[in-house]
Amino acid sequence: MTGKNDLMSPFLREGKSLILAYDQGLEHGPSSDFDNRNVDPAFIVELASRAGFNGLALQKGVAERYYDGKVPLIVKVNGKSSLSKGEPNAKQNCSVEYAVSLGARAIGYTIYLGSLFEGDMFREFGAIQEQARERGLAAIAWVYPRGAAVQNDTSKEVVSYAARAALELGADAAKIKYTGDSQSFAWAVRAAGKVRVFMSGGPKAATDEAFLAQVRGAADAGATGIAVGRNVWQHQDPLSMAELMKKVLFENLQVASIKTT
Ligand code: FBP
Repeated sequence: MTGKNDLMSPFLREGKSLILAYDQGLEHGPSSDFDNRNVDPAFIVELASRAGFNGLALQKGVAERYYDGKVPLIVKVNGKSSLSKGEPNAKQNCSVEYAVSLGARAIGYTIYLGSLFEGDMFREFGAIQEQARERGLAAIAWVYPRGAAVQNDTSKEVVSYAARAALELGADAAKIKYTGDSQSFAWAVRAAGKVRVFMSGGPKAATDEAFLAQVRGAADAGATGIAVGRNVWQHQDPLSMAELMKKVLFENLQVASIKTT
């Protein structure tokens, strides 16, 4: 939905958006992604408001104990651990009603497109999307093609399929992986139609410039924004990294003209 009924409007500034993702404690486990600083959810929640993020994505347990109401909340209502093997499946672990009680303005749900279990996730997301609509919440789909049938989850064909699946399934926004270049990502944005597209951050890039070039490429492709975790909160200076991302996204700055540390 776009226009005055755009359920994503709580997360938008000038039609764009920077979302901080912090569900990796469940998805990857603490030893894979966290250090002594970012293992503390309080650090992340404070960072989200200090850095001026437009949204914060949390699982319900972290939201219950740490969310301070300052940045619009997305409650992830499904998830899985990295200990499970085989075809990926992530079941619902929080009701839409409970997400609302925690202050959510949107629900987040991961769909592993191409998994043997995609049908289960389509059905579950379908029900959740309808409940979200009834309550005036946005439904944001993390659409990650994955499983034995998926050869290359960042190819133009596969990423655009993920974007299109979000449209077909009724999402308000889709969080998808970057294809590697702006032109091919633009096809994914086109395929998503009126669904707002967010580029997913991924593992911390080797250099700031490398990551900011992805942000630039996604913005040039017409994405609404970036939903990022590790590239910000694993950065030695998360505030300045967020500042640079905002300059690229909101001020249309070119990466070459940005001085990084
Ligand atoms: P990152 O920016 O850290 O990649 O976070 C985005 C995100 O979608 C998280 O919300 C989620 O926990 C993680 O990526 C999933 O990563 P993976 O691709 O390993 O499943």
